[in-house]
Amino acid sequence: MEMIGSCLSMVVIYSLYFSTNAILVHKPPIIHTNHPYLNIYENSPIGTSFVVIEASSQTNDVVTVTPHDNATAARISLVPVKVGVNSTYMALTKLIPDRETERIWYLTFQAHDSHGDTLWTLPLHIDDVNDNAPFFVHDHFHAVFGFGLTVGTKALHVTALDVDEGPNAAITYSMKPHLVTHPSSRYNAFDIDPSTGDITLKEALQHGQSVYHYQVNATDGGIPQHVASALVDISILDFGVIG
Ligand SMILES: [Ca+2]
Ligand SMILES: [Ca+2]
Repeated sequence: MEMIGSCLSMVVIYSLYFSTNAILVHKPPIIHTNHPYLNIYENSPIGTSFVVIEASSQTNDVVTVTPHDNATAARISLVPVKVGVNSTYMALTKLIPDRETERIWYLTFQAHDSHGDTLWTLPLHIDDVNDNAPFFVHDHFHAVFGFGLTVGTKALHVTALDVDEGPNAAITYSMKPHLVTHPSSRYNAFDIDPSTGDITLKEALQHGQSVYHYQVNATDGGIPQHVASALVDISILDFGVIG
């Protein structure tokens, strides 16, 4: 019994020694940089600096900072400014960010010294720029009505889309007679709602014109603005006029 008790005591002491030692040894570096997130404009050129990372050792070791995973390594490079017990790295882009492809880069950095690793994940938000023009869902819109179409009737609806964000995707519609190819087109017969794209009859139809040709434009609200165009033909079946 005395022998067993002695062995147990040794095991306890041995375990305590290594537990205490492990606690003392596990002192990973500290990353001092602590942004909850950062922003960068899409299309920023490769090599754009967006954060400086500072890390220090708790055990007087040399600290290095590296991308933690392949996704981070593919998007950024870390340039050492100072490497030592207190290290500083500058993070630069390796890709041109495109908000329409990826809205946020989740970047994870790893500070390392001989006593452990510390990770820091930074969401890098990609801010929009107006790099896409609107586009109409069809190149050519066409509708047919009888002559009895009354003023105020909605004749047609056109839709344009824009894959940007906010004002860069806010579309204003406008419409003008397609005078280049159809110089006889009337200007005021139909009108378009600038915000909805609804085309309505604005004034009473007059005998003698069977098709109204228009060019519709969709203009976004970015700087600079981008414009897309489509064609609108509204045919009027006027059986009251012969020839
Ligand atoms: Ca964009
Ligand atoms: Ca746009």
